[in-house]
Amino acid sequence: MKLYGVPGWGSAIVEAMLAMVGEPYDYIDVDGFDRPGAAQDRLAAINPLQQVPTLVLDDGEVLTETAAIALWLADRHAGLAPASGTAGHRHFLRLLIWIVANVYPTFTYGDYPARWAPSAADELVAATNAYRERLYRWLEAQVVGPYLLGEQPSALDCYAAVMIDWRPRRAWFAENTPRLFAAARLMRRDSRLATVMARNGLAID
Ligand SMILES: N[C@@H](CCC(=O)N[C@@H](CS)C(=O)NCC(=O)O)C(=O)O
Repeated sequence: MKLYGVPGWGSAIVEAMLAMVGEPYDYIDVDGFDRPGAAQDRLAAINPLQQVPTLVLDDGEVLTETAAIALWLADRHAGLAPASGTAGHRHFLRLLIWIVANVYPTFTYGDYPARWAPSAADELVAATNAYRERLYRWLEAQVVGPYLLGEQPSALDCYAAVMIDWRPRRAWFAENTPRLFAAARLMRRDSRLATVMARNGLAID
């Protein structure tokens, strides 16, 4: 399969999942796709939303959305989610959808404020930043430790491992959501993810 991505962006979340389960893939760097140009044209041809990650399966089918990719991979491989039918699995589903339905949109709108509120861009950034912090404080209360769901890492930890470098950034996570931050750093240290962490510039410390 082919993964369209940008180092350090949401594609890194899917790269971490793929590395956890050992699925091989070709990586296509579309850095700069959020501006008009060749990279944008390339991505727009397969994903009308022009977002990464965008995965193209071996038969040409396009699969987008980190949560859809996580669930598809979890169906194919053990180790990305608790066993289906358990309370742990329901909690996993809740948090997975919660992240993409609540946290991710704060970036969709806050990263491109002029697109959505050209005359109130600063207000939109401030509001989405504040809301995101509120969301992360709630997520902190859900962390079991050492990983998000407990003793075993899951796809949720792949989100955390990448997202601690995004706003509100590492120092904020360290101070305000220490359990989430610790889980993310633990995931980064997973030897299966070493290549992905290096390629995406995600520090292991
Ligand atoms: N709901 C999507 C969100 C993907 C997303 O927003 N990706 C960001 C990069 S981290 C992006 O491509 N942003 C560009 C844009 O929204 O124009 C998912 O979970 O995969």
